[in-house]
Amino acid sequence: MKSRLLALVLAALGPGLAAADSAAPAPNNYAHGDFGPPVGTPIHAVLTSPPLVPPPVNRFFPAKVIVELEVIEKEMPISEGVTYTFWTFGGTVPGSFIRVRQGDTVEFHLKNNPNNKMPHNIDLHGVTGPGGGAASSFTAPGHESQFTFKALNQGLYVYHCATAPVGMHVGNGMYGLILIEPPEGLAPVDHEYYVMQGDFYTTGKYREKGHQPFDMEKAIDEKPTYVVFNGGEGSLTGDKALAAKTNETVRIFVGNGGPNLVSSFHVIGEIFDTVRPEGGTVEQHNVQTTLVPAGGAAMVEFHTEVPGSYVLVDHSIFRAFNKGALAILKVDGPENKAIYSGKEVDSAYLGDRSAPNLAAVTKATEAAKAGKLTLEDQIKAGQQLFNGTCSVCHQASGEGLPGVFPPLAKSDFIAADPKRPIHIVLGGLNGKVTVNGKDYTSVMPPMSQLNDDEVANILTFVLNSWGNPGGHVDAAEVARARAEKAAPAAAH
Ligand code: HEC
Ligand SMILES: [Cu+2]
Repeated sequence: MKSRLLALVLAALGPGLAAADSAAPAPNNYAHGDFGPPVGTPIHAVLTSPPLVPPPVNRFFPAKVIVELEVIEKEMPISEGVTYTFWTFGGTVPGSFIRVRQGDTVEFHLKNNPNNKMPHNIDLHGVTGPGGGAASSFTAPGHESQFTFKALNQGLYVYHCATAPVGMHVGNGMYGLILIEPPEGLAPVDHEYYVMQGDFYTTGKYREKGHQPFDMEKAIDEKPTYVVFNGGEGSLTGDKALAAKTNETVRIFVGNGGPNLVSSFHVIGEIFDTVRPEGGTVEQHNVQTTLVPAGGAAMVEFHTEVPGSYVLVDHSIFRAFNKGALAILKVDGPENKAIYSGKEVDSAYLGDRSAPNLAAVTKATEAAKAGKLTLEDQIKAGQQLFNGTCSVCHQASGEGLPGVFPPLAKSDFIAADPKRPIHIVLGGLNGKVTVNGKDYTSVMPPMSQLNDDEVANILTFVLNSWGNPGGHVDAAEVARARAEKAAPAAAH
């Protein structure tokens, strides 16, 4: 296949190629790759949106490659029912993936969409030259800039906006990856994917509904509301999960846009056969977790043996389960019991996080805002929140686990005081409790990460399920209980 392509290309180019061919790449693959002037007619780079990666360049001579990238400021979901105004390269976060060959001459066109409000530019870490192109590419809305660079070094490089305030431009999603292939190309694999982590700072809390503006103070304090792959929670889960079959090789181009956090990139249930840490040339093997610095990248490769859902996380693990840094690679194929016995655990492990489906929660929030919240809205929203928050221990059936987690179903403990659960959810519970005649001496941690609406909806669902007494809890009651808890001195 490759040789046929080469023959075609040779025929098309005629004698011009000979010069380039004699300037073959130096054998040491870390040397600068100036393989002479570009050969042949200029090529328009194929750009892709994440998680897709452009095809290998499959070319054996340096070319002039034209890249056209447009900056688009747009509102997109960052989580179910939560929107954010992202600033993007190419309309997506991360920005379009760019793929060229070492030694190529890249003619870069940066366009700033006329509907945008801000000036922008681009600093490509794969550029040798001041600012990585930033000064030459400063572009006002409705304008276009052009600059040219030679891709001297191979590797996987981050690009980002470098317009002041730089942190804000990066924090709004202005980053992506450019792969500068070695002259001989990368080893072929079955799948290549593009996954890039970023941290986001919103004025509202994690999963607080509605449009959320950027919070400069949280960004300076490095306290992200969201840490996500590919620009939003759930962008690579459920129907949008990455896919492979058993017995295939997968290469992921992993980037980290930051602006602040370093990623401990890990795939639960896989071992990276090969990693090129920091996107460089040295290969590392048999790696569990690889560090991806802010403004850095890595190439990871592994072979799939056993079907199931593999979970990509930042192993700074609260970010995965409480800030969104979670993606899924779904591997289909026959079981391989000799390597792994089976039994899928991802539902218990991930709860609602593997496929956030919080539409009812969004509906309830909107209804509450409009003053039209019904009991039914609350129950539906509460059920979705219960799954993945409370169900981990009390089970989706509300039956609990004998001796460990007490039942919420037909609980005489709840029936005795239907408002008591508000305090239990906010403050946790420990010491001996007797539920339906059985003693439990365990610990329930406070669920204080839930907001007032969420607690009210969950408890309304609990009260109206499994033979419990009914009734409802509203957000104001929860707010009062929270305030009492925060100022205990005020209570008597
Ligand atoms: C990490 C496990 C865990 C999670 C998550 C959890 N609970 Fe509990 N829950 C417990 C344990 C353990 C007890 C008993 C504590 C003890 O023994 O003192 C308990 C007790 C209770 C009780 C009182 C006893 C009963 O069965 O009526 C209620 C009500 C309750 N939990 C509601 C909830 C709700 C609602 C949620 C979700 C917002 C939740 N719990 C999440 C472990 C958990
Ligand atoms: Cu910008």
